[in-house]
Amino acid sequence: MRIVIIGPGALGCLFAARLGLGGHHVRLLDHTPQRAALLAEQGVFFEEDGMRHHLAVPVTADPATLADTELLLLCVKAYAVRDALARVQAHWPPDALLLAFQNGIAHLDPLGSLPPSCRWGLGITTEGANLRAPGQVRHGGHGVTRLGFVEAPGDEARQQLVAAAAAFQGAGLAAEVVGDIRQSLWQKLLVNVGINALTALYDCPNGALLTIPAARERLIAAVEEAALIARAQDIAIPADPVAITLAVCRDTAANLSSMLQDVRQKRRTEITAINGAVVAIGERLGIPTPVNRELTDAIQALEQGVA
Ligand code: KPL
Repeated sequence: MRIVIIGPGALGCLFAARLGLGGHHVRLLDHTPQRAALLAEQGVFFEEDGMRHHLAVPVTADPATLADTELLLLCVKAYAVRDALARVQAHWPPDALLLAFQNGIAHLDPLGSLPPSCRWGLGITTEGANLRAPGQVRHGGHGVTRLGFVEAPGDEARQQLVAAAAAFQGAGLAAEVVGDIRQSLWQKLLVNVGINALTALYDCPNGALLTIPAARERLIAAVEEAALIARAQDIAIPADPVAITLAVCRDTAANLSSMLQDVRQKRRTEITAINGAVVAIGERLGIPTPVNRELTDAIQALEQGVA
């Protein structure tokens, strides 16, 4: 399959490495010409289960080279989706399928504004990927990737999704096609709502939220608020999302959440796509979400260096 991965971050490089090793024709598209040149020269270094691999992957910053692509994997941060789509839209290969892999739910708006000729779906993954340096990625834990559409797809799109899942599976990445991707999206969102901001605020690994009483209390309250918002929109979520979030804290106890990593590296976070998105929907529905608002404000203050 001819695949272009947009965004050479941790997940983009993991997919490039696995799908490249799986025999697919993979290219990376970056928005920064300097980094694209560096990655094109050095390739992707991939570490998994104690083994190191090196792959030469074509990397470009020119979206005009998308022409003959069958599958686009959008792996940029949530806040970069709008710009990334604007760059690729004019070069969208006819009949190509784009799958968007972002945390949170903020990417649904820019994706929903695409013209009908641009075919897209969502990917939700629990694969762990850590970027050590540009183009140097470690597979931090095997997970599952769920692929699906928000709107009922046509036959051709459905077949493309099945082919994409098969490409993932053939490349050693567990993948499945799901009927209601919004359900998977919200399940992941609820976990991120409970863990990401709090680990960044307490500057601690995921597991520590279980042992700091005030953090645990805020985690429970934030997830319960978000669950109310999901149910108010008739989104099917698990019966006990708090228990699931606490279990993720246990299972990923030593992991540093993506938001903690962003805060430590002084990078912009995905807070508006996670807790901030819950607050925004709550406002629209008239449902108060004070804990999510407080977490959003606190992370935004950290981002601006005032906390
Ligand atoms: O998805 C995650 C993240 O860090 O963004 C969790 C599940 C919280 C794991 O760290």
